Amino acid sequence: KDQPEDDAGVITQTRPKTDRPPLYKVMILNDDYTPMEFVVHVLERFFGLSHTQSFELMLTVHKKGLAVVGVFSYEVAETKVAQVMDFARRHQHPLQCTMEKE
Ligand code: NFA
Repeated sequence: KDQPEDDAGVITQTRPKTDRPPLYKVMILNDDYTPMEFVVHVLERFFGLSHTQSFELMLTVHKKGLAVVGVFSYEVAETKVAQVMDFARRHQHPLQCTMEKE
């Protein structure tokens, strides 16, 4: 025969499990100028946290320098970061929000 009969160079054995998409940590960074109440409002508004959770998380950022405020898919994390950065800029606060692969 002229046609190749074996599977040379062809991957026939695939992995049984499907990889989950990677997750991204969204972090808020401390600074000396953004009002505490503004950060609390950001956490309530964009991350769906209660006022009490938001206040505690804001204090963690204030004391430690940064904190993870949520873990999301790449697309959702990117949207959260953009929303927070835009909201802070519009209110002329230097608040920084970043994302990092988990
Ligand atoms: N450190 C800010 C202040 O004392 C409050 C703050 C908390 C800013 C968390 C940014 C993030 N006004």
